[in-house]
Amino acid sequence: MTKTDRDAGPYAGDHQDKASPYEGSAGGWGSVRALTDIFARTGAATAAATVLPRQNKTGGVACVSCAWAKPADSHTFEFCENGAKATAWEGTSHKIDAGFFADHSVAALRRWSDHQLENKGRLVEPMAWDPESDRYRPIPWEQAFAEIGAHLGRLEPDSVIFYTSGRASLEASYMYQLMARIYGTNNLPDSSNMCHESTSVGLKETIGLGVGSVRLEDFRQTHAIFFFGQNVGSNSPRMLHELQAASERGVPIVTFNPLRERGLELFRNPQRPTQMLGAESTPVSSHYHQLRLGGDIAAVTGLCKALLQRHDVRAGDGSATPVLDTDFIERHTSGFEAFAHYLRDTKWPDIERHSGLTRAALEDAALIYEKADSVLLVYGMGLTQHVGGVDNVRMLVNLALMRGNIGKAGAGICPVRGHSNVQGQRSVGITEKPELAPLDRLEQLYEFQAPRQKGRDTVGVCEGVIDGSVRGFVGLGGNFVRAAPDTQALEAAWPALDLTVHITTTLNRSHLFPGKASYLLPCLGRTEIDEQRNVPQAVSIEDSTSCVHGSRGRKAPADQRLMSEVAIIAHIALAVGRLSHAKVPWLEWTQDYARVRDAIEATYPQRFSRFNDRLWEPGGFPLTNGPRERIWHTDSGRAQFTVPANLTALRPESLDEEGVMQLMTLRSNDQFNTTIYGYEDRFRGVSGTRQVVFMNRADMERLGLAEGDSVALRTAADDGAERRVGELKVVPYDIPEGCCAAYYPECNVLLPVWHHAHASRVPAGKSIPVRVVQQAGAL
Ligand SMILES: Nc1nc2c(c(=O)[nH]1)N[C@H]1C(S)=C(S)[C@@H](COP(=O)(O)OP(=O)(O)OC[C@H]3O[C@@H](n4cnc5c(=O)[nH]c(N)nc54)[C@H](O)[C@@H]3O)O[C@H]1N2
Ligand SMILES: Nc1nc2c(c(=O)[nH]1)N[C@H]1C(S)=C(S)[C@@H](COP(=O)(O)OP(=O)(O)OC[C@H]3O[C@@H](n4cnc5c(=O)[nH]c(N)nc54)[C@H](O)[C@@H]3O)O[C@H]1N2
Ligand SMILES: [Mo]
Repeated sequence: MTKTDRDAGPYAGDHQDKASPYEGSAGGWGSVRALTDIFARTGAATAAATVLPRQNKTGGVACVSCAWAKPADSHTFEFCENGAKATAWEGTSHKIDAGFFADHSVAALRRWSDHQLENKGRLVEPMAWDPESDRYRPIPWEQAFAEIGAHLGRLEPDSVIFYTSGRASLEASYMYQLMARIYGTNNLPDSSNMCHESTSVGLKETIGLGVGSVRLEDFRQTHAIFFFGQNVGSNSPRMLHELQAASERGVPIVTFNPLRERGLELFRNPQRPTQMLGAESTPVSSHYHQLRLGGDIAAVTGLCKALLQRHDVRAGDGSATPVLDTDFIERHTSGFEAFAHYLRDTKWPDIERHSGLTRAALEDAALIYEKADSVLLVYGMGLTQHVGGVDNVRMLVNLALMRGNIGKAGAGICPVRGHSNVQGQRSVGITEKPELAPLDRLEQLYEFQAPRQKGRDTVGVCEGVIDGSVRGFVGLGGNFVRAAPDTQALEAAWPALDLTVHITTTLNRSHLFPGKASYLLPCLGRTEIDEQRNVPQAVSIEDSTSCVHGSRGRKAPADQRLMSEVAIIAHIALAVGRLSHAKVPWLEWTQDYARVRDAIEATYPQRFSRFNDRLWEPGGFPLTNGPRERIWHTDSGRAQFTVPANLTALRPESLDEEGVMQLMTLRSNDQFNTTIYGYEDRFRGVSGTRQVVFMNRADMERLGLAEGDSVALRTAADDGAERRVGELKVVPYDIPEGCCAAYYPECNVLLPVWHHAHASRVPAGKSIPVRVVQQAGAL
């Protein structure tokens, strides 16, 4: 048996584990070695040769990994280690055939790890679950569609969920939301509900648009970059090119992160021979502030307070250049007085306590901010996945507004999105919030009555599956059961569903909790040639900077039996009798995806004007963005200052409980969400296992723990549920006292459904209150 075939169990890692600090930089030879390894393991040489040279280039394939912008003037290789891994994973030569499912019952497969399941390769034919034998069996496409159509016909529309993971194209996503709405529900949760929903809520309310205001060119013009809770080296490595260039121009990069992340410290550019051969690498952050977990509201309050204090002093001196951009504040914002009042009222000792940073450090950072004519504020999950996630985002807006750092060159707010088209899906109507969808327009175009009641978000789906009110689940990609909170409760409740349908490329754990009727519908990946009636089709995606790119698959499909996502959605829609009254040309759309883009343009005439003509614009074509032009579509018509509810983004009552630590769930450099490529977290020096918990040495000492000890974590909650993850090896780490870190998705077992951000309801995966339990006999 090979190392990866070993039946290690769903929550276990692999053997040969070791942990030691990583002294290298991000990028460099480490990343080249990691790639050679994964291409060998997956047998994806063809994918490497056909796809990678065209990845993220005009006319080529938009990477299936992260959503970072794709420049017009691309590098020779416009991909990173992780983008190449994602391509290799999709381009694997391994396939799962019917024989595999005949050999393994679903119950048996539940003992496999995430890595083992996906590592088996691509699903190639539609499968239906047979309850008697507990096995998936092949089923002809037409029969699968007919059966799914019949099941959907029997279910109450509002009891069915249409989930989307952020990879599906604009074309597939548009058709999917339309199908759900004609069917009769706004139950359209997406991965964004677990991710940047705090952004969508926080930015919409304060600057009038739920996405960032920054474009790639701003990185070339900026005078300072402030970086909060985003791990660029692992999660959006192509962005390191912009950071490297900025760093070399002497632009300060000021980072706030409880962990010292390698990719935020040093970068060795694999595309620069001098860096690859020499010892040279570029420092990324010029200043690194290791703040307390959940300490950003306090830290940014400190920055703003320092700015205001200096402003007041200068005003008192009669000095000519004010610290704040008073003209901008007057003309473009509202709520400044209340915010200034809040800043004056908030005391430095409280700021220091909650941020874990000194007043002096915050004043220094404020000075850098003040001296820069334009500043970019970049952030990720370290802000959004907290109970106070929306307040975190609002605080960054406050900071930006104080010096007019939105809507001018080199400035703006930059949420770094996750999945490659997660931002775009919202732009074409994937949302559970009816007020954000163009319902009137859809009704006009397709002659049906759109549902008006609010749909379920991710947390709402979990609640509904657990209480039995959700009866059916259709997933366009993703691994919902694994990515969502409260794994055990969800896994226990899931099989009671009447229908589960997964449109997917590989086998994952969500597929192993079949509803009473359950189907796996295997689809083409974006890197593959998608021919309809012998004509190759293109799809499109929107990146983190609101630019839309065409994407054309380059590699022969993994199997001739695969259907495209667009075709699968059309066939499901056609199979549900209830949808037939609406006037939708489902089949025509399937034959020519340009017609879907016409329909998107007809739905959003301004946003997507001349969509097909602009599909291949180098660098992508930008969608309209109000805040970039200082147009604020908010209630007041102005950008809004806001006052946070608390100084901490954590659940305040869990802070002072004796023995409670705050757990942040993290990604390694060797995974894409629940897809675990391997067990090497090179940057954090962990190898061969994911069963670890990173802890501060002082906490270890207090708990009487030594390096390598085995512990369990238990959620500190008194709701009667026992949530526990065991056999975690203690790794001493440079992490602030009182908090610890472990990997997602293994630790989602510990995350209660109700522990989520206010307003956005993003599961608060960055601050789970836990207790450390020693495991008897395991030391
Ligand atoms: N290789 C790879 N790339 C990916 C993904 C992947 O899994 N693998 N996932 C994709 C997806 S869907 C997403 S959403 C993005 C996620 O990318 P990120 O936004 O980088 O998310 P995380 O890896 O969860 O890490 C968040 C960072 O926040 C820090 N942090 C935690 N708590 C706090 C806090 O309270 N304050 C501050 N300031 N920082 C904090 C952590 O130390 C960590 O460095 O990446 C995308 N790209
Ligand atoms: N505790 C904790 N929980 C978290 C997070 C965290 O940081 N901590 N992060 C959250 C975040 S940011 C996100 S975005 C979610 C991710 O949640 P999801 O988006 O649901 O999960 P993924 O792991 O990205 O989905 C991977 C699966 O997508 C399928 N897939 C891959 N490519 C394709 C394709 O081209 N088409 C189709 N149809 N299917 C495909 C494969 O089956 C693969 O197994 O998880 C969230 N959960
Ligand atoms: Mo995400």
